[in-house]
Amino acid sequence: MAPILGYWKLRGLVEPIRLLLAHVGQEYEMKSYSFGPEPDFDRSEWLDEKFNLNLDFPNLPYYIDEDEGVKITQTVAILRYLARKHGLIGESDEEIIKLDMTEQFTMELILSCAKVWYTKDEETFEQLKGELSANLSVKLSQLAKLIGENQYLIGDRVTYVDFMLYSFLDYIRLFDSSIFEDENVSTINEYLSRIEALPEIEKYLSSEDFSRFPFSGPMARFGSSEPSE
Ligand SMILES: N[C@@H](CCC(=O)N[C@@H](CS)C(=O)NCC(=O)O)C(=O)O
Repeated sequence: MAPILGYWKLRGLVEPIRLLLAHVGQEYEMKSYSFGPEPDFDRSEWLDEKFNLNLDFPNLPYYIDEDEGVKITQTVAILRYLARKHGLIGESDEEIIKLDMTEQFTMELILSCAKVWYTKDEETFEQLKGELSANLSVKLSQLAKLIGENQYLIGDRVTYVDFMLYSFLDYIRLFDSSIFEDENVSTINEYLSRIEALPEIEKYLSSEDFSRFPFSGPMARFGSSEPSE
């Protein structure tokens, strides 16, 4: 039986996992849960199952592989498991340290965005979004320096952290593309294009399984649908 990957019907935290699975060509079944309509955005489609899946820490995303006797939640734990299985991890201490640091940096980056994208009212969102863009510019310059001349994060070999970075940087690019126009971050644009050009990733990105939006839940101020000009 193919492993099951569960998440809301949006890119959110599940996208790096889907990219990794696409890259290695691993079959899986996507189990997507939908929110109810506004204003309540009822979550019962998920909540009705949440505590019946025998997960230690019930959450979304989850990854269940009955054949391997594996049930995992926590995005990074799922990614690390799949990366170990498919050889997409660091080998030397230097590589592992770089990946560990960037993994945490990337999670912090997306959480700082989510805090703003999920603000309750439009006024607060408008106040915070400029500040967020300024912070993201600083973070992206740091990242551009780290990537430097490398093809991927640790050199010429792709790892799970590249898929985390690709997904979350893509959401940020959709939020404020002007950040990516800065000369300081030009290596990031090339880096993103390089990941998009990986054969299996290119196939996935042009398939029916992929859509740039939504990457946030329907209650979010940004990312739940394509912004109208
Ligand atoms: N630390 C967890 C956070 C997971 C999380 O916050 N999941 C959200 C969607 S992004 C959710 O709706 N979880 C379902 C729940 O809380 O029941 C991870 O990295 O996977």
